[in-house]
Amino acid sequence: MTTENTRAGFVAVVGAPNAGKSTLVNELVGSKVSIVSPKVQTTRMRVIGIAMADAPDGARAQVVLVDTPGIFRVAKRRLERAMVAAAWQGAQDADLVALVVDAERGIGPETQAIAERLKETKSPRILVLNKIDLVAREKLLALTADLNAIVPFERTFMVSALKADGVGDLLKAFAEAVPAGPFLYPEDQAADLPLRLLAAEVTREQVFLQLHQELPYEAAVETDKWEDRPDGSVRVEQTIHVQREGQRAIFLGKGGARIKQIGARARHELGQMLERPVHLFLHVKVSERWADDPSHYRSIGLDYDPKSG
Ligand SMILES: Nc1nc2c(ncn2[C@@H]2O[C@H](COP(=O)(O)OP(=O)(O)OP(=O)(O)O)[C@@H](O)[C@H]2O)c(=O)[nH]1
Ligand SMILES: [Mg+2]
Repeated sequence: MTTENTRAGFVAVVGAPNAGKSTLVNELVGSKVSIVSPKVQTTRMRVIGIAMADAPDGARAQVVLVDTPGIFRVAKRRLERAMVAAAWQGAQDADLVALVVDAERGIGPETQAIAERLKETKSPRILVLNKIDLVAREKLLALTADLNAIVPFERTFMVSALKADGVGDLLKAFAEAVPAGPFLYPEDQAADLPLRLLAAEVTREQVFLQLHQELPYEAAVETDKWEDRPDGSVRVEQTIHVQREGQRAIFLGKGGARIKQIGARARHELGQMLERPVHLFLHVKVSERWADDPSHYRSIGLDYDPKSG
């Protein structure tokens, strides 16, 4: 590996819940590193995705994308406050901040508040209008002007993360913007989540996709056991922590049908990501106070704030 003519740096991807940040990060990286669902607050921690690109000046660039939890204004619960804090921390530590806005939704109170606060960040800002597959071009220009009136952005990009439209140009801009320097990760690495945590995220994605109302928000997934077997497969045991007995019943479903379905899809997804057979065993446990247990926060990479009740 040559360290001449290389660039590398962190790009924080911030925005309102459901703006498409994780979809965009996955598309930029070219593989799935962060889970996605139609529900808000899917991402709970900072997730790193690494993209390699050629900068326009001929340099080889490593763009380390930091996917963050959606930032929302009213964070009531301790877990929510920890998520929002993690997102702001991501923005502060980055070489470049990309604000992702759902162009169909426009500037809601969340995006307004984030844009205001971005005035205080020292790193350069890039605006990314996402979901342009859903809106008319004219609307995009007005939206760009309105956002730049709140806080000026160096550049604006219009993309559809879902359709991979405009994402290549955005990656080039990131590659150009990160500072000159040696790579921060091995060139062939795409993510840095430990496998146990990745496996827990894959199951949590299914919880978000298959269950409704408050259930996904009040649940947490932990990988208890990970065993690499001699035949090349892996055996994974996980616990889904729920807060009440009634929730446990819903997770299990009639005759255990729901949990079976969650397990089957998660096993399939994880098998594809790991490129080897997975045996997945899920348990559902009532842990009323998991959201108040500091060890859970550390295990998903969040800070536990004892003062935040
Ligand atoms: N039509 C359309 N949908 C998109 C696009 N990008 C993302 N989505 C959808 O928007 C929803 C939310 O996507 P995520 O990537 O989970 O959004 P997020 O910003 O990471 O959300 P949080 O982690 O909850 O803050 C999913 O249903 C995506 O499929 C896009 O360009 N066009
Ligand atoms: Mg997300």
